[in-house]
Order: sequence, then C-alpha cells, then structure tokens
Amino acid sequence: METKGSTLKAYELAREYFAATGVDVDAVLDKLDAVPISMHCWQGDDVRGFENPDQELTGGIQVSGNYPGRARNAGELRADLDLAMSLIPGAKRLNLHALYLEADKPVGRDAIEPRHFQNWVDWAKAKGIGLDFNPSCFSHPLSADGRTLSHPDKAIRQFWIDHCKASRRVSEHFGKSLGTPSVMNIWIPDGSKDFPFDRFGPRALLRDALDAVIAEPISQDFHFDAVEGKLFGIGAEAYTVGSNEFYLAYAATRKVMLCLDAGHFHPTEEVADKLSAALSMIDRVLLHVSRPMRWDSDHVVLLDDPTQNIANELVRGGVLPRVAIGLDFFDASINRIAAWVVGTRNMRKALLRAMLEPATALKDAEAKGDGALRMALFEEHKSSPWTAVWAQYCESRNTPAGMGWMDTVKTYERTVLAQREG
Ligand code: RNT
Ligand code: ZN
Repeated sequence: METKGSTLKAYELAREYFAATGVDVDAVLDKLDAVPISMHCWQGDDVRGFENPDQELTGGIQVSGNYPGRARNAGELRADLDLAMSLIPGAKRLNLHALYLEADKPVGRDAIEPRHFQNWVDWAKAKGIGLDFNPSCFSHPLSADGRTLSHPDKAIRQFWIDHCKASRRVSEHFGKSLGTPSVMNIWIPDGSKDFPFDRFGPRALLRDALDAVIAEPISQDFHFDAVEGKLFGIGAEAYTVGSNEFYLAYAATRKVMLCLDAGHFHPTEEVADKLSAALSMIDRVLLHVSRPMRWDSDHVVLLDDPTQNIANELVRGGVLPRVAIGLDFFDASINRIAAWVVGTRNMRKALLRAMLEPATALKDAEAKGDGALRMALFEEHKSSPWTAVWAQYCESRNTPAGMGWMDTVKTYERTVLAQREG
C-alpha cells in the first residue's frame, strides 16, 4: 500500500509537533511495531474449540450472541485470523487453548501432545509469528463440579494436573519450533456459588497441585508458566479459589508469571496500578487486556481510560520487555473478525499514545511539584496529533488507516462468513 500524500503531509506536521516535545516519532514507530500483541484464538468461535462440538461452554464464563459466521473448524479459524491479522499493524502472536487441538479421534485432555497442534505450529511458522498456550480447565465433564486443580477428589485433581503437565509440553514445543518462548497461562474456574465453610482447604490443594504441575523445569528459552486470578465467575460468586492474592503470592514465591486480566477485579480497581506493584517483586507479568461491563469481564477492548492507563504504565515504567500483552474478550453478537481488529488495534493505539507522551516535561513538572502543569500536559496530549502518526504507521505497514479495513471485513462476511450457516 502506498502512503497517501495527505497522510504523509499530516504525519510530517505531527512529527514536528512531537519533536518539539522531545519525542522522536520515527524511533517511536520502530519501537511500537516490535511490541508483540498476542491475539486470542477464542474470539473467532465463541470459546468452543474443536474437541467436542456438543460440549457447552462452562466454567463461569459466557459468550452471548449468535451473529452468523463463527469459525467451525481450525481451517476456518486460521483463515479468519489471517484476515484479521492482515488488518492489524505490528508484531502479533496467537494465543491458543488446549481445546483447539486437531485430532482424528477423541483425545483425553490429559493425553494431548504437541502433534495435535502441529497444523497451528506450521501455520505460525509460515506467518513468522509466535504461539502462546493455555490448558483448558473448563467445558469438560470433570470440571462440572466447579472444581479442577482444587477438586477434593484426588483422581480428578490428578487428571487436571496431568492436563496442565501435558499442556506444558505442548507449550515447550511451540517455543522450540518457533524460536520464541510460549507463555502458558493457567486459569481455572474453581469456586463456589455460595459461602463456603472452608476457604483454606481448596487453596492448599490448589497450591500443591500447581507445584506438581510446574515441578519439571523447562527452559525459559521455550516456555513460561503464568497463573491468572479472578474475583468471581458466573455461578461462583461467593468464593474463587484462585484469587488475585493467591496467585500474586504464588507467582512471587514460585517465580512464575502473574496474569492480570483487566476484567477480574472490583469495578473501580484498575490493572494499570497493579503493574508497578507486582513488577517490583515479580519478574514477569502476562496481561489479559479486556473490558469489564457489569457482570461480564470480556467485552471487546476499546480505546478507553483503563486500556490507555495500562499502556501508559508499560511505557513509562520501561517494563515492556517483562510484560507479555495478551487479549481476552469474546463477543458473539457482532462480526467476530471486526471484534479482533478493533480490540487489537486499540491496544496498539494505546501503546502509540503512551510512547508519544511528553515524558521529559511530565517528569520535570512532577519533580518540581507542579501539579497544574502536569495535569495540563496530560490533557494537552489527549488532543495532540497522534492520529496522524497512527495513520502513517498503518499505511507504512500495509494495513488500512481509518475505517478502510471495514470494507475488507464486510466483503469477507458476504463472500465467506455468510456461507457458513447450517
Ligand atoms: C476467564 C479467564 C480466562 C478465559 C480464557 C478463555 O475468566 O479470563 O482467561 O477467558 O482462558
Ligand atoms: Zn483472562
């Protein structure tokens, strides 16, 4: 795609504007482009996967909507991802769940192997992107009690331990095959609807189960373990075994990554403030960038304050090398590819705006205790010509700036997605 003359002109003016605040825009764009964002496969098919088409989604998470065009198999999902990724500038990864295996006959979750994901690895290799992974501890008969790694029955607990161990081998294989470590995130739905008598017992079981899962060392050249806490789930309102405090302490003592999902806290809490807290003592964090709305933790990411605040912290704190950016939303009420494109582009827009901040002036104002100046600088930055930089960035990376990408999605909807009914 040629950069349009008007885009270039606006960019040059913007570059001057930012240069005057001490920001080198060309350098920013190179830096921005290299930050990987891990897109989650599960937006494309409503978290169903290919293990068992009849298995309903469980685990206290819910997808609402039945917009036509859901990907029904791995081929369709990869085609949809190809399209979405072509409309999103910058480095990307794909985050897979164990549910997205491809096998001729049913495979127990405790028996999944790297070969069941080889098509994904080949696809990722051809695209030059990395893969991340997740054991799937939900949507399964053995998770029906609402307990997995903390299940009181030793045999069921062991099944989920074995699933997580098998998942680590898949994750390691991703890292070895693609030359970039896979981040494997463990999220479990364990909890209870009403007040439990015993809150200690299940957490002791979970701690020991996780210790068993990560017992075998795997090189960080290939694989990282991450653990994701949560405040509550649907049907698990009173108690979540894997709460944020539980995993914060777990990650700090076991030296694994802490996963912070933007939708997993009390409504007025923001993940942005937790980054500097966690990263003061923990080496690495995984983000699930998402948007909570009432009871739902997984609306499509907007360019809203919570998202911007996260990006600001990553850039201001210089912690991008220690934070893996993943997305976690699922909306089945709109075109699913558009959901990916909007959410992923928004995360990158937020990073761009953060990188364009007048950091020197802000630091200076803060050091001098000049609160009014700091506030004015923050506010001025909101109406800075960052959109001109974004447009030039998109066009220089062969992705449409502005609304241009929507035509492509609409055409694909008409010619491909609409044929998928039935
Ligand atoms: C659930 C967690 C978890 C899942 C995905 C499918 O509340 O956020 O990350 O959304 O693993
Ligand atoms: Zn999540």
